[in-house]
Amino acid sequence: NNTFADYSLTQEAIVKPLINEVKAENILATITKLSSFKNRYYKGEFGKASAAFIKETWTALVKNRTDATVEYFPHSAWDQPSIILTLKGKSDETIVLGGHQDSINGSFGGAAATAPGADDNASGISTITEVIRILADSSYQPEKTIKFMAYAAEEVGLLGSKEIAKSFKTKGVNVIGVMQLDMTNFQGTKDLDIVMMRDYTNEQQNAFVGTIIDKYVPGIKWGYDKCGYGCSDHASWNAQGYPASMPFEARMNDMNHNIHTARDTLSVSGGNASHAAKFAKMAVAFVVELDR
Ligand code: LEU
Repeated sequence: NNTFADYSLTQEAIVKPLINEVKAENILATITKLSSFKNRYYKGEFGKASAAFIKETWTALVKNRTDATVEYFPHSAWDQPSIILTLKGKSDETIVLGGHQDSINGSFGGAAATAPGADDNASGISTITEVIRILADSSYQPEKTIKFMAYAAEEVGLLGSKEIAKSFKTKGVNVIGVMQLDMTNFQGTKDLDIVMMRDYTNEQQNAFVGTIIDKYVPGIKWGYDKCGYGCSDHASWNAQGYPASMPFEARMNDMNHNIHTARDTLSVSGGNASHAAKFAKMAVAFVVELDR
């Protein structure tokens, strides 16, 4: 259990103006670009090119910050690197907001198949990108160290995040909280906006995220469900003993069933990013409230 984090909500004066900066159009624009690659498969030219695009996009967003670095985390067994953006704070206590960048076509597989992955998981990466933009553009100076991650090779067994979480554990990095955003833009459950997965996550931190949604994303209904397996990169952090949460777009049964096909396009989510914008608001508040 996480004995380091303070789960009280104390940063309303900072959080509210930042949340007001969330713009669904920005998330939409990033989803559009990411899903225009033929695929973002962990092997092959498109997965490398899309990784380069994410690194360039994130680098441009923090160009005026002296406290920011954007780096590849290379993986020896495949070409696509993970990407880590660090906002260095005063302490080494670390907060992670991540999602996977790769996409896959489950039937045809491989580096030549069409896999736009607009929801899985261009939506999560684009949500994270909007959080980066807002924090970078603001005068916000983190107390702790905040790391934004775009993991490689999730679709083939959480491979990228496994290597990162293991390396952080080996180095003794004091990660106090992890949020995973994997599929944020398809509202499959009509009466719920955000569904937190109970398995492979930290119960106390999940409850904290719930209080954040109630306070900062008004009108949003949230609930709990289970993946039933380590369904995304939060499981890699959980396996190393770090507290992780996985707020998801819908109940498992109601999720976007076009994922892992050529049909995972933006139009399935209504051609807008209004659902993902709710997750961006929640994630901004999560980062700032954990940071102070
Ligand atoms: N996006 C995940 C994957 O393809 C599945 C989802 C249920 C979290 O691995």
